[in-house]
Amino acid sequence: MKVLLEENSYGKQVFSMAGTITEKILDRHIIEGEKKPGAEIALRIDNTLTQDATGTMAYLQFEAIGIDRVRTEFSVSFVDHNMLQTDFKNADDHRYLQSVAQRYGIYFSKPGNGICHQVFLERFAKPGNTLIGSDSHTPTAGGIGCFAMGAGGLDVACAMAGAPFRIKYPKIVGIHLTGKLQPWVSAKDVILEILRRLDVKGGVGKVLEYFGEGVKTLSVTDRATIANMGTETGATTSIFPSDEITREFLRSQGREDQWIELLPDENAEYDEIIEIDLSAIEPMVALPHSPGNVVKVREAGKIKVDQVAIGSCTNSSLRDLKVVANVLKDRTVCSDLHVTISPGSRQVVEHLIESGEYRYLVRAGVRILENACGPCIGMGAAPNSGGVSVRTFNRNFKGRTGTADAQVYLVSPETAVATAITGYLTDPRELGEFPKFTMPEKFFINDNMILKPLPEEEARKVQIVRGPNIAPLPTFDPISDTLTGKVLIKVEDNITTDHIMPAGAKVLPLRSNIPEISKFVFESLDGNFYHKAKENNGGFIVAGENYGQGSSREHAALAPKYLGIKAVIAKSFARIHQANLINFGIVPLTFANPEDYDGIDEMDELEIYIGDLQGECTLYNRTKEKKIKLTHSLSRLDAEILKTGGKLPWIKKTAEKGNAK
Ligand code: MIC
Ligand code: SF4
Repeated sequence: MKVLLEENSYGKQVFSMAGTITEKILDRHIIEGEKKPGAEIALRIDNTLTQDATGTMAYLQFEAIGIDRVRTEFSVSFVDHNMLQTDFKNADDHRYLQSVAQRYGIYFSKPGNGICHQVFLERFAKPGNTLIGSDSHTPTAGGIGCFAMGAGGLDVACAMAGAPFRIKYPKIVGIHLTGKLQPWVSAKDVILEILRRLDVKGGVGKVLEYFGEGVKTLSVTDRATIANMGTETGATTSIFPSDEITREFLRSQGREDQWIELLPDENAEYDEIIEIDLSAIEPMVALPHSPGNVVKVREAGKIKVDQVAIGSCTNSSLRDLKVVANVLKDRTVCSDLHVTISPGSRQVVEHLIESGEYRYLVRAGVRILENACGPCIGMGAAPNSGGVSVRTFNRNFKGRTGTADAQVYLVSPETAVATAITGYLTDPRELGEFPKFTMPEKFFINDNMILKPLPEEEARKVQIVRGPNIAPLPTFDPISDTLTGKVLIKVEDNITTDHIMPAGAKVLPLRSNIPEISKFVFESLDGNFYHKAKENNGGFIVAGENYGQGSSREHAALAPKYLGIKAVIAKSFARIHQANLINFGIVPLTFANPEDYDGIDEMDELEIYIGDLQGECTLYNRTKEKKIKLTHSLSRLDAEILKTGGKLPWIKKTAEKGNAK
């Protein structure tokens, strides 16, 4: 039965069929569109977050929009990715980010304060709010009942300017948790089990909403681990209820006043249900080179390991590092391997120091790195040649560590520490009794590395600092009705944005400089791509399923656009990347018949009639003298944005039209 709840502040009638948490939050934030899976909706966004690697571009875009101050309830800028400061570049970016935050009324979490998602969970995330972040693991805040989505930097810039965020209304998958995890098994094993079932595109177009008695057995940081890595299924987001455990967490962070109860109704209807018995889950591992390539640890065989890396936004909470510390107490890590730990936040570190557990790590022979993404994004601690690295992180794409032939296995902190002791991938249950430890009732609260927004008058006086690494934004022209050019690269299924636009210590510092970073596009797949694109004046990319999975980095659209890429013709696209392609004026087209993928080869000359992008488009392969039918999932607005050459020119044009009236 449809029940009228209220009118939201946009005058839109809010109905609820039978409330899932997702519907309850979306109902209150929807500005436009139908509650029908697949239909485009526009959502009001309460909060935004950025991190430095995507943030510089997002704020350059925000500046280009020309608003005096952010229009969200609050926005936060973090520095946690690009931390090496091997020369002026990162340091310049950090100064720029700090000054831009102060200028526009944004919280600024200084480098060293921690990983964006961990700090956001501890100090900012609010149940019932909507959040978008220029990082694909923004759904971590789903652990506290916040509807949090990854997005391209330009979409975050627009949300900061008060614009709604558009997504396809998701299918709501209820993940029914029963039972209780056994000792040595933890939240990471749960999400790895879900990835085993859904693989890296089973969540596309869906929200993974957790419910059932089993939810009560998981802490907020356990839930955050699960929500974090839900991203790897391709899901729009993941969300947990906000219950008494959430309230307790907020109380322990001195934020109980921000708690609201958010539970699904008894008769909540889900589009699909997945049953997970927590008691039956065993330690799991994702084998190289995909987070979806999951098996039980005990079935993975005897694998000798060179490196163990613990941390990342998936597994760097106090609970996780306490487990590691207490297992390592009075032990030494295996002499054959190297172990690193990157704690999630200063709060985590302060507690480990206070409890004395930090000492267990130091004595055991662990390298403790700074509170940042670090090895997860290839910023240091790259494995040795052909090395085997066991990591508590969320991605094991080939080459992401910085070592092209490294083999990365993704596991829980329990499995990682057991492996660190034995030197082989080890089922932690072999270690005997699970260690005892206690969690603090109240966390140490010290926000002295978070700069608060300045009052308006003061903010207006702030000078924005720009170093030579901050290149101006490139501008792009409207798109014509017919696109011509050569296929510059043909790639397989599940190509990640790490393949398209690598990160790591060499490339990450160039994130604010599109002409420079564009030299690395597709570097790992075709070292000659940049020159090919230049020589041919751009062209096309042909791809398989799930093109652009993984990171939200809009550089994976912006840099190819800069090289003249006109369209990507794929079997299907990952959500955030498709949005980024539209934002930067690259047309995302799909094969009407997927087998036509076989009818195009690299360097074929194509002519594609797109017209006004309403309905089907035709591709004529001049080389093979063959026609192919193409389609797309673009809304009218997407088409309009694309034809104008991308979102920034579209905003400009729309604003000019508005002024002319
Ligand atoms: C990642 O995990 O790949 C990143 C680095 O956090 C990216 C963002 C980026 O590329 O800057 C993400 O997940 O969106
Ligand atoms: Fe940072 Fe890794 Fe998390 Fe990305 S996945 S935000 S690089 S810790």
